[in-house]
Amino acid sequence: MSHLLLAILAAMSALVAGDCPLPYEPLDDTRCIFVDPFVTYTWQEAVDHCKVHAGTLLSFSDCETSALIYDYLRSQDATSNKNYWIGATDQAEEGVWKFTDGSLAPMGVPFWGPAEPNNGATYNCAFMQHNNNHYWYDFTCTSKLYSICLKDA
Ligand SMILES: [Ca+2]
Repeated sequence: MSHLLLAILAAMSALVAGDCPLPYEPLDDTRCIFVDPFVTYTWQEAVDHCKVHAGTLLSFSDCETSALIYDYLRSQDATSNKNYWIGATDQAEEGVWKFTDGSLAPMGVPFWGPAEPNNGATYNCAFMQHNNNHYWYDFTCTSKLYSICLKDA
């Protein structure tokens, strides 16, 4: 094979690996991320907003994704100083935090802030608090915060 053909194939595979439709950008090889630091939503509005964009309100249970999200948010001033909803809620059963797909959300460190969640039956939705290393805190679901959507690449 010619060097030119190899170069074209390499470029094509790079395009496929980073195949995230706007407004998404690549988060890693398999996932796309859409951070909107300009418009705020209630928790349910954020869930719906991500669905409209063929994605899911940010949900994760592993430290690798946590670090990727942290680095992504901290890479730009516009995104680093905002509070974003997490797709976790205990609206259905107080104290049982589930993601929008029905799976159980992780509890404790390194996801939640110290002693979080701790505000009982009036605080039923989770967000990442920017001035506390983006750790998760419970909050009133009708508050208006920013959104992060994920979708498969
Ligand atoms: Ca609660």
